Amino acid sequence: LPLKERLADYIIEGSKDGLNDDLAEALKTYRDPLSIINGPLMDGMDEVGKLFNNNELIVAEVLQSAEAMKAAVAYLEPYMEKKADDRGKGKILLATVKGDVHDIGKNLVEIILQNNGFSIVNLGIKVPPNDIIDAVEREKPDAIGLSGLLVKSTQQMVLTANDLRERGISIPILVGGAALTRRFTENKISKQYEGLVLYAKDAMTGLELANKLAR
Ligand code: B1M
Repeated sequence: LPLKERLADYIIEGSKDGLNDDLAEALKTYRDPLSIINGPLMDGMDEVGKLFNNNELIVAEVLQSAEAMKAAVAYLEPYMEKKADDRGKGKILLATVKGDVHDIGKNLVEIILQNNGFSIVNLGIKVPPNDIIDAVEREKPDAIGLSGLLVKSTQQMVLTANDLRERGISIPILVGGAALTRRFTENKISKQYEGLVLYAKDAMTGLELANKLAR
């Protein structure tokens, strides 16, 4: 198989055998590590999503795929461009919202923001609004990043924004995740919040928006 298809296959099969060798080869031909992630590896993940949707994969198999994706991102991380070695652009809290365990996208956002001068406090997965509020009071971040992939997580973001506002918090919120849209963000989440709510369709957009906020 050509390299591109082999890379997607590691994710689809949930296999790591030979993965590092093929990633090393990909680093020579692709523009940068992120285009390997956004290209063949994400193609593999999309296929996993489709197979899962059609009941052709079970959760345990999708978990293997997620492990392969995480291993690939960990391998590529040291090769990613690092723009600043200080953490001077500001502090951002990151959380996958309550009820949602998906964290690969959030962790990718963490790596990219960290490599570009932001200091990150990653609160993990299934984070209830109260834990976010406590962390805001403790860490005094410049912004909050919420991630969630399930349709119900979009609604959870509305509830989270509402709880934050009730506690008088109004720092910018960055939201992302596959089930979310700009429209939903503007019509539903923003309406529950005093401060800015910005929608990022992918991790690079998240960085662009964070950079704008830091200016
Ligand atoms: Co789940 N899952 N999953 N899953 N899973 C989806 C999301 C699903 C679309 C698959 C499907 O049916 N086609 C579907 C959601 C249906 C829906 O609500 N519409 C689904 C389901 C149903 C479920 C369960 C309910 C299955 C079950 O138990 N029956 C269950 C939910 C558990 C829960 O959360 N309570 C579940 C579980 C799992 C696993 C644990 C097996 C595993 C996750 C492992 C992990 O993350 N540690 C998993 C996986 C891997 C997926 C798919 C296949 C891949 C997700 C992924 O990692 N993509 C997914 C289908 C799909 O997306 N194609 C699916 C790669 C990642 C890099 O992309 O996270 O989208 P993504 O992040 C992107 C952007 O969205 C954006 O930037 C990233 C990169 O550019 N972004 C941000 C994300 N967050 C951001 C935050 C930002 C900015 C940008 O700023 C703060």
